[in-house]
Amino acid sequence: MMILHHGWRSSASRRVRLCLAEKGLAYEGHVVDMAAMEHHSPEYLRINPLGVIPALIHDDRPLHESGTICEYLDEAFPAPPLRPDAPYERAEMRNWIRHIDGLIGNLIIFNWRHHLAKTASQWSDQELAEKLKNIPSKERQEAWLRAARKPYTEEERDAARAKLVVLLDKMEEALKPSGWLVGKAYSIADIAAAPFVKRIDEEIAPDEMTEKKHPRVAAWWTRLQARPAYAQANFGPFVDS
Ligand SMILES: N[C@@H](CCC(=O)N[C@@H](CS)C(=O)NCC(=O)O)C(=O)O
Repeated sequence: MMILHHGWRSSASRRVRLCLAEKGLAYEGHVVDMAAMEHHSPEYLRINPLGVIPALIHDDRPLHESGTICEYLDEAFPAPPLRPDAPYERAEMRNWIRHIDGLIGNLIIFNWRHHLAKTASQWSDQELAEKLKNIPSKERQEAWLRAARKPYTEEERDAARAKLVVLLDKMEEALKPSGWLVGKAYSIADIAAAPFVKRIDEEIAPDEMTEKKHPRVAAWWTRLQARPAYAQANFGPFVDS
């Protein structure tokens, strides 16, 4: 049985859950408590040395990076295929994944101000310093510091939103021929974009997801959400009502 260490609201985890659901693969889910910094514990760092979620364990071997995990799953469990056959289109798919991965910092600016910032702002300076020491990357140390003490400004949020809207622009252009991002069929590129588009649609820039602004992306999103795997992957609402 595969084990997935994940978070319900984590976009990278949602990506892997969607891929597992598309493949019809059963797994045991372990929810990682990010507010408790469980992902920076020595036990978790042995599974994912980057100290982020998700991580997949298959045949007793751990694997990190959601894009890598999805490609691994497609190789280990080829049916149904989630990658194009042609090498050029496969390369295009990887570039989509790489581009989307590079945008995660812009999502963090919106995502962490909800649940995580609430908890982190209550830590004492000493508690905060202790927690920061366990975070493997400088970039994420900074993100936690910002969550705890220096909320992102409106200007920073506007800049992050603009970069995420550029993702929609790029998608709009790419969706022209087939209705999916790469080649003729749904692929891991679409799976990678889905959690980002979910957050853009529900909070970050819903006005950009209209028929008027990004008609192909809007239609793509409707099509993607209609897939049975989407419901199984349980993206849920990000912010509790
Ligand atoms: N490139 C990584 C990004 C993983 C990532 O940033 N995960 C976030 C949740 S979506 C996380 O663990 N954040 C907690 C932290 O940085 O402390 C992947 O795709 O797996």
